[in-house]
Amino acid sequence: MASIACRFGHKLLCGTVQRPILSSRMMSDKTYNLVTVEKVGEKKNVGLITLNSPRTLNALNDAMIGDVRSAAEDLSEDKDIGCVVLTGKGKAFAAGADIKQMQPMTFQSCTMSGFISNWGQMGKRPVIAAVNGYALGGGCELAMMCDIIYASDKAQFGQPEILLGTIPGAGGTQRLTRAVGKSLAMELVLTGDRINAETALAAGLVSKVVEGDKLIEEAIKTAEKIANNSKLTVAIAKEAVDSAFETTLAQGCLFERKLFYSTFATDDRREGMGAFVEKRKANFTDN
Ligand code: CO8
Repeated sequence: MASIACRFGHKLLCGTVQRPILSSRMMSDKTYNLVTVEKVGEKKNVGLITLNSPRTLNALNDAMIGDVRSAAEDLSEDKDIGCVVLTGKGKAFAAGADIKQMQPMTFQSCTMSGFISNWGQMGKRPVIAAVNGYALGGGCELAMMCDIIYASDKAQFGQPEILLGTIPGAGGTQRLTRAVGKSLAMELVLTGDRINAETALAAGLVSKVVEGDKLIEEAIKTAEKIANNSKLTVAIAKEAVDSAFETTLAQGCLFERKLFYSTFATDDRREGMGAFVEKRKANFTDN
């Protein structure tokens, strides 16, 4: 992979993450304007992307999403990196699409430019959204594009587009409904109300709520567990789970079985089961 510039003050991150877990590396020839990227974790096998426009509550525009996308893709190309954590700097994960950018837009300009159509590419590695504060509108949608969502106890989720005279446009009506069911999704989308982290947990939108200053640390710990597994098997497992959103139960189970069979063609399946039988730790090679 092209190496990635670390433009984030290490000191700042150390304020929220315990030092032994987070170690940043200065990487040389790639810079991003609106996100910062670091390799973190004991083995530096986790990529940490931080939305870095706290003054606007990390409002999402094409440039910001372009940076997220490039960073996620670049991290996916890095053989060291097995998982990515995405978070926001300041009091928001992301307070939505940039309303000031959208305000002059028209139906014609949205249509002709394909507005938002290229949002949502998050690279090949699993991504954990560590939602540190507001995740509203496009911010909530961005979190839901990730594979796992952890929330700080200060997080708030919502799809307030209705209050702006519009509706979610980056998957909110679809992913939120699949995550929390029709009634709550409909309520959030039609009222613009927000829910807090505990409600999001109870509804199944997030899988863990963590005390604010421990959030990144906790997300990195989980990301390290994923990154320590075979990247090949992780990719196959992720594809199997993702297919649950796209297909019927019977087709999904069939697809899963075929993927399961495919793992028997891999070195890592041989190594994993061999290590268990020989009572030793598996040494995966991603083959
Ligand atoms: N866009 C642009 N600027 C924003 C946004 C936003 N979404 N949210 C906050 N800001 C700016 C504010 O304008 C303000 O800037 P300035 O100081 O220059 O006036 C700065 O961030 C701080 O915001 P506030 O002063 O409002 O901070 P508060 O703590 O008082 O309030 C809130 C925080 C409640 C989060 C409030 O800022 C708010 O309601 N923001 C808008 C939330 C919203 O409506 N989000 C949905 C946007 S529409 C959308 O996302 C459509 C999705 C379509 C697809 C997107 C694909 C990803």
